[in-house]
Parts: sequence; structure tokens; C-alpha cells
Amino acid sequence: MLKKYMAAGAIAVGLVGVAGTAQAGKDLDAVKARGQLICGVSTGVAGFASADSQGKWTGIDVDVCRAVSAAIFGDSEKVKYVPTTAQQRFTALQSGEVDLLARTTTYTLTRDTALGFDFTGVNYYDGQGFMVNKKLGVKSAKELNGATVCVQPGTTTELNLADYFRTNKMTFKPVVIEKIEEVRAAFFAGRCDVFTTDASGLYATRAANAPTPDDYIILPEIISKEPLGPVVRHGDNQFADIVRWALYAMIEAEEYGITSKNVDEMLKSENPSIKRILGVTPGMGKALGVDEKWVYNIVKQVGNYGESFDRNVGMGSPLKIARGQNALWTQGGLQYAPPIR
Ligand SMILES: N[C@@H](CCC(=O)N[C@@H](CS)C(=O)NCC(=O)O)C(=O)O
Repeated sequence: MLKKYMAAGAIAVGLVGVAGTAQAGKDLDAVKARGQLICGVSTGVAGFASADSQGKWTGIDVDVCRAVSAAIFGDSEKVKYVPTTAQQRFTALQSGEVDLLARTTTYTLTRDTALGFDFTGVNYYDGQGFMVNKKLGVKSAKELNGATVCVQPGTTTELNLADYFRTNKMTFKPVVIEKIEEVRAAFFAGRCDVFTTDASGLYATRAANAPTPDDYIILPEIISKEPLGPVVRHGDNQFADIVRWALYAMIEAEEYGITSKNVDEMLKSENPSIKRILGVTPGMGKALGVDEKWVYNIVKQVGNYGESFDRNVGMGSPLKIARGQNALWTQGGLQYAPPIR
């Protein structure tokens, strides 16, 4: 009996030893060796990930990539962005074409398990909605019986759509199109009555792509939970931890009032939590296997979560999306980062 306990104890100590060294796994090694993070993003959704005419990517998803880059390299710009359609994205991650996806991707059980991935948090709490032309005279999704619906394949959207219509004993005709610009063209040309996707995507499409935004309404029903977050493939827990804590660092920084503007002042703070977060009291960087200034670099170069939200999708952006569920837990929202300690 005693022997057994001792053996178990030795194994436990061994495991702790391995975990404690924070060894770089193969994905993190590859990122470091190439000097660049390869981030899979969407092909163009205003506020989430879109490139301007100079090829500069911006968006709340892009900021996750930038934060990870800042944590690993001390520089948020060491990122190559690879646009992926909804249908291509998981193959791109599985095959190693990208290191991570930060691409309006809903955290679900089968993606987390059968596909061999790990979700590392939620950077935007969303839900699926419907957009229609006002001319249709429809005020509720319950009036959509028999409608033609534009939808992208390889999405939770497609599955929820079928569930919703079945549950409400309605029928619909799907128009399934892979490329977002072709979906938009079809919808705005009136080839489908309804466009359905994550509500954020509807707001983005109406604000940035509709020829006449005022002609379209987003119906009040939100028919699903779409927690959107960064995702990595199985195989490198340290890399997954860095992706996870880079996002948490942005959320934690907002909670402690640390912004890109005041972060240098905050280095002088006497608050023990802030000292730990910013690496003034060392330890957190070492535990994660990155520089002690990792959070400083993220916040200085990318901003905290609230700054990123406002700039990309919130009141400082054309989308003007309210914080809603994406407010911090201290403000009645769902954004909650585990403690950096
Ligand atoms: N969250 C859903 C939908 C993801 C999705 O593809 N959303 C559209 C919203 S507009 C998108 O990002 N399209 C951009 C593209 O295909 O590049 C999922 O994970 O399946």
C-alpha cells in the first residue's frame, strides 16, 4: 500500500516537474523560429478582420493575433494574416497552414473534441440573427415561413437555421454560398429574402457593405449562442496557454483600468495585482514562458479589451455595437478573466 502511494507520489512529482519547466512545444518553437505568427482570420468582416487598401489588417479578431505576437515577440506586428472562408478555416488549422484561428469562430463541443482543437477563450459573445429588406414587411423571424435564406456553409449558422425553422414548424429554401462577398451580393441583389449569420456579422455587413443601409432591418430574434473565440490545434499546451492568457490579459487590463495611454504611469502603481500583471513584480511571464513585460507590451501596443472593442466594433467605430454581453462582469456583462497570479 505504502509502496503504491510512493510510486503515485513520484509520478505526480514528475508531472509537476515537466509542467513547471514551461517547455516550448513544437508550435511555439515553429512560430519563434520563423519570427512570425500565422493567424487565420476571415476574408473580410468590418470590425473583426479586414484589410485596407495598403493591406493593413484591423479588427477585434486581428487584435487577438496582435496580442499573441506582442506576448511572444514583444512586437504586435510580427503577424502574417491568412484569410480563410468558414469552410476552409478548420483544415487550415489542422494542416498547420495557420498557427491559430481568430476568426468569428463559435466554441462548440464537436469543434473542441472531434476536430482536435482547443478553444482558448471568448473574445466576443454573439448570437445568430436575421437581416431582411424592409420592403419585405417582416417584423419577426416567426414570419419567415417559406423564405429564401442566404447562408455560408461550414458554419453553426447553417445548423441553427435548420433547427430554428424545424422547431417553429416553418420551411425555408437555403441559398448556400461559400464566399462572403458573394453572399452579400446575392442578398443585396434580392436573390434571397433573408441573410442569416452572427448578429455582429449582420451589423458589419449592413454598415460596411449595404448599398443603402437604411433599407435593411435586423429582426429582434437571436436564435443561438455564438461564443466566438481564438482556437488552436491540440499538441502544444504552452502555445495554447499563451493564446489564452494574451486575451485574458487584455480583459484583466481593462478591469484594472490599465490602458494603452496610462500603462507607463501604471508601472509605478502600488497595487499588488497591477504590479504582478505588468511584470513589475516578476513571475507571471516566467510561468508562461514569455518576457515579464508581456502584458505591458500587449496593452501598450494593442490596448486593453475595452479599447479594442470600442475602436473596432463599438462607439468609436462605424458599427456602433453596444458592449451588452461583452461588458466586463463588473459592469453586468460576461467578460471575465481568471486572475493573473
Ligand atoms: N460563428 C459561426 C459563423 C462564422 C462565420 O463565418 N461568420 C461570417 C459572418 S459575416 C464570416 O465571418 N464570414 C467571413 C468570411 O467568410 O470570410 C461559426 O463559427 O460557424
